[in-house]
Amino acid sequence: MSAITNHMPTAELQKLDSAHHMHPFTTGSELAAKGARVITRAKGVYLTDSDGVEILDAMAGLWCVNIGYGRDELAEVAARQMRELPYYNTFFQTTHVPVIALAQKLAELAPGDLNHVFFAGSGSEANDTNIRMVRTYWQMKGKPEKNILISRKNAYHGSSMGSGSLGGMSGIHAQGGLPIPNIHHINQPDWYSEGGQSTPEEFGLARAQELETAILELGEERVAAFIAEPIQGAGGVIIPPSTYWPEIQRICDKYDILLIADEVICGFGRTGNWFGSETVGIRPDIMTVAKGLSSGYVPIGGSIVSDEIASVIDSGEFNHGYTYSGHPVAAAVALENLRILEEENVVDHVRNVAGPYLKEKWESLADHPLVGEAKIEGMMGSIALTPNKATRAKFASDPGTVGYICRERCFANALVMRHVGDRMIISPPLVMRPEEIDILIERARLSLDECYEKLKEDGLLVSAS
Ligand code: PXG
Repeated sequence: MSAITNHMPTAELQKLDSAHHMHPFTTGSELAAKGARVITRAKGVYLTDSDGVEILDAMAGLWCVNIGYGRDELAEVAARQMRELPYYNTFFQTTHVPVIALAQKLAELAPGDLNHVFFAGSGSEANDTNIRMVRTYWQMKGKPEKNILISRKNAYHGSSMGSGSLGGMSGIHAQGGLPIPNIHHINQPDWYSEGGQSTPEEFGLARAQELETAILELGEERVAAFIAEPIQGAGGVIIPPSTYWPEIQRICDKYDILLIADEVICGFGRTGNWFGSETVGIRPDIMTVAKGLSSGYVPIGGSIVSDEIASVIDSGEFNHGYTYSGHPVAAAVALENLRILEEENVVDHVRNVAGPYLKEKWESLADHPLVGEAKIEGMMGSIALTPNKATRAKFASDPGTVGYICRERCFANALVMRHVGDRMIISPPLVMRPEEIDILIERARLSLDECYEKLKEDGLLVSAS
């Protein structure tokens, strides 16, 4: 058989793809009928597909390509590291230079006393580490019964057995026997969808207090940790009311519950600080990182933990680790990515240039007849689509029907904007320039207009009763 290359006709690539490749979170038979979009190259904030169409990527891949595509420096570092030491492990009392340097750098960048890193290959793996690490921590402190982790409905922490259990997505729990025991979920702080007549501030406080209620019900001596994304990403970019996080921090402190901030999306500049925890003002004991750590160029994740946790865990043997924990090529590439983020002041760019500019433009979409709310923090934003702005009504159609129509219009207009149910979300590369933001907004507005017309035509502009 001839080699499969970028130059093959799209239909042929699609056929081969559906013959042998199983896609994550996809109905394979539907995709086989439609054909996957084949991406062949990317540069800056643009993707190119196999038909030569240039698409503005307002999702930074899957929330990860923080420095944008096509940075040769990362390719060069990877090639150099592969030549010098392509692989060695960090088990059995060995180490290597890239992992030493990356751990040191992360300790420097992470807030407070988060000075120790346990590496993984992904965010899911890192959250699996966290489950075992916090339970082991309490066990080693003589409290083995303190082993329940509290998380939130509609959270996303990965899709492995452990991380999928931590997450609060019913579709994931429905397959494969999840959740594992001793994971408990409370409600999310989604004021727009669930806040009813309360003010956002009242609602944020009430949702945070559900943590205290859960701790009291389960027993303080049973609860090991609370885990949450500073701002929920995959759940629909849900920015909590300002009252939420201070109350969560108070409760974790009061009951001696470890706080795990899942920074897989929020980390490395996305919210205008190095970490989302700084943006929302919390002091986590553990941070999960992945994605933006390497800007997605290579797979790598990790758990950054406090001096206290490391000192307890390191006092015994932690029977945990992955073949690729601290992989030298991934570590070298991540380090180079962090150098670029730092030397090119990318976090400042988000905070002072791109973030404020995008916020003004994004929030202006709230005047559109389909948009009930347009919210953004740094470079992660969402808009809630609604048939009735005044009442924040949901659509009568199945959740996601309208969002999918809007997403398809975006694709047709050369814009990658995701939908989560009937919310549209963006998470563009952090290096996006104002003129590229203008194009994003122009295409988003055009897609909303076209979606609105289509809903009218199809009789879908109807509120759920
Ligand atoms: N935590 C958070 C907060 C995430 O967003 C993970 C953990 C898991 O990371 P890995 O590297 O194992 O995928 C994630 C991943 C989506 C989508 O549809 C989001 C993620 C992954 C895939 C799809 O928005 N986030």
